[in-house]
Parts: sequence; C-alpha cells; structure tokens
Amino acid sequence: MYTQGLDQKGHSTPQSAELEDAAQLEAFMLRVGEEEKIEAKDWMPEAYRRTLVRQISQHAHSEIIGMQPEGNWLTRAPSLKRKAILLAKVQDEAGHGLYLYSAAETLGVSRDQMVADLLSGKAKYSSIFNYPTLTWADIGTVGWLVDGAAIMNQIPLCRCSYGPYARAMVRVCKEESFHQRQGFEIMLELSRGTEDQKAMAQDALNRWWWPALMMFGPGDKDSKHSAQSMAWKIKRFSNDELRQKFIDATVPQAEFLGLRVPDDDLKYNEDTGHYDFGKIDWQEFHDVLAGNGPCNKQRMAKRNKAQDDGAWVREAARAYADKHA
Ligand code: FAQ
Repeated sequence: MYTQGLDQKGHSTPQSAELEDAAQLEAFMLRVGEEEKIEAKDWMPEAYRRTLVRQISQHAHSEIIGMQPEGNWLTRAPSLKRKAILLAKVQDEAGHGLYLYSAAETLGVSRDQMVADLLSGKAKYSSIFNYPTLTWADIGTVGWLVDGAAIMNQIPLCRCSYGPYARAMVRVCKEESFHQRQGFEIMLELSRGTEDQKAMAQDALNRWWWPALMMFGPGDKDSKHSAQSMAWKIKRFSNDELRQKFIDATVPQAEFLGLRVPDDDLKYNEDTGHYDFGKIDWQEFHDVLAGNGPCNKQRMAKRNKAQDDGAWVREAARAYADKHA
C-alpha cells in the first residue's frame, strides 16, 4: 500500500535508481537527524520499513497475547470493584494491540498477514507472557512490574522517528501508567495485609522479577538490531540502559512495599548512582523464545482457538461488506 520507495525504483534504470536511493537516503537521514517525523507516504529505506513492521507487529502481538495471563483472573478477582478495574485494563491491552496493528498497516503489511505470522510461530511476542499467573498477587505484580517495564521501554518510543508509531505510543503510555499504578496499589494492599497476603506478594515478586528484567531484550552486546534502530531513532536507549533505569526506579518501590527483591547481588552503587544487580539467566530467556517457557503452548493454543472461533464473525462481516459494496 505505502511502499513508494519500492514503486519508485520500478520507474528508473538500475543506475539512476542507485543514485536516487543515495540522495533519498541522505535526505531521509537528515530528516531523522533533525527530529522530523517520517510519515507513511514518505520515502524510507526498505530496511527501516521492515524493522518497523517487525517491531510494531511483535509489539501488537504482545498486547494481544498479554491479555491472557490477566484474563485468567477476571472471573476470580476478589471483589466486584477489582473485577471492573481488571476488565478495563484487559480491554485497554486489546485496544493497544489494535492501534499497533493499524500503525503497522501504514507500512504496507496487512493485519491478516501479521496475525498469520503470529499463529504460525514466525513472529515473536514478549517473553514475559509465557509465565503463569498463579495467585491474585500475580495480577498486582503484572501491573506493577510488567506494565512498569513496558512504560520504561515505551516512553522513549513516543519520540520514535516513525510518526504513526510514535503517536500511538502517547495514548498507550498514558493507559499503561494507570495500569502500573493499579498493580502497585494491589501490591500495597497485600503487603499491608495479613501474613499470608504478604507472603503471597513476596512469592509473586520472586517469580516475576527476573522475567520482567528479560522484557528489555538481550544485553547490548547481543542485541542484533539495537545499533541500527538507534541510528534511525526508532529506539532512543539501548536494552541495557532501559533495564538499568527500570531497576533504579523499581527497587525503592519494593522497599516501600516491604518486599525483598530476589537478588543477593543487588546493591546501590554510590559511585555510579545506580543499583548493581546479579546475572540474568539468558538461557531461560532463550528457552522461552524457542517456545519452551512454562505457558508458550497454552498461550498459542488459546490464541489459535480464538481465531477459529471468530471465523464466523469475519465471514459475516465480509458478507455484509460485499452486500453494501
Ligand atoms: N521477548 O536485537 P534485539 C506490554 C527478540 S508490551 C521476545 O534487542 P530489538 C504491555 C527481538 O524481537 C511488551 N523476544 O531486538 C502489556 C529480536 O528477535 P527478531 C512488548 C524478544 O527489537 C502489559 C531478538 O530478540 N513491548 O508489556 C524480547 O532491537 C501487561 C534480538 O533482540 C514491545 O514490544 C523479549 N522480551 O529490541 C500488555 C515494545 N527481547 O525480531 C499486557 C517494542 C528481544 O529479530 C499486559 N519493542 N526479543 O526475531 C521493543 O522495544 C524492542 O523490539 C525490544 C527488542 C526492546 C523488545
């Protein structure tokens, strides 16, 4: 749909196309350097377009698959008020998925194709959603840590060089910020509750802390896309920089809750002004990405079933559209 860069190539001889590309690339990098937004109809390098489709579609898939761990507690929330709040949050995540699929569609890929790539296992979604939500405290922890990590990663994406993604992120971040607070508030209530409730909060933190740190992706030296994505101003901070910011912001919150972060090496470093922390188990991260996390199979089975169950709705919508064409 919007692959003008490719279309224009078709009208030129290979030599002039090369010259044109070099000039276009220079103009593109100049615009990026000057913090101008790149819009859907503007010329862009094909690799930039592909990177955005990869990142935005995987981000959209994460929002949609991410509804499952919390959806698991909708019928078991401890009060009507908690249920209403959780329902609104899960609906927000669906909305984020939809804005993101729309933002990716401006780059010339169809939503059907993106969904097919998710269902076939070709496209990834965030590792974090392959962990189970075993108790109500997990719902607090998901809001506090998972939405907290998501905000840390996504606030800089509001300044992403690609306009449609950057604008979608503004609303997403406002909503994620509410989600983070509702999660923290659940944790606050539990940590001020009975001994059993405190233990439940601590147990949830123990299980979610390390997977939350993995959300930021591999360490900088193993991050194959970071350097190019930062040069294009898609990413503004490296994976390790954002992980460190998250730890620095979150450890004092855990202390306020009276909970212990499950890392014996965690220590504030007066010289750097940051927390030093222990080794992340990257083998676990790679196992989850390879489909072998605790819930990968369950998440995909549920998503596939939802797609199959919705077939009649898509068919009816198509028939309605044909009738009114
Ligand atoms: N999980 O070279 P890099 C949320 C992959 S939304 C799975 O560093 P990049 C809201 C990466 O794709 C959470 N895969 O890659 C919510 C690449 O593989 P590829 C999602 C991961 O793109 C809350 C390979 O590893 N957020 O939580 C992960 O420069 C509560 C090499 O990595 C976003 O998607 C991972 N954790 O940096 C919803 C934000 N990390 O594609 C419901 C946008 C890395 O070559 C409930 N995305 N990989 O096959 C980004 O900022 C970036 O894509 C990163 C990865 C930072 C995730």
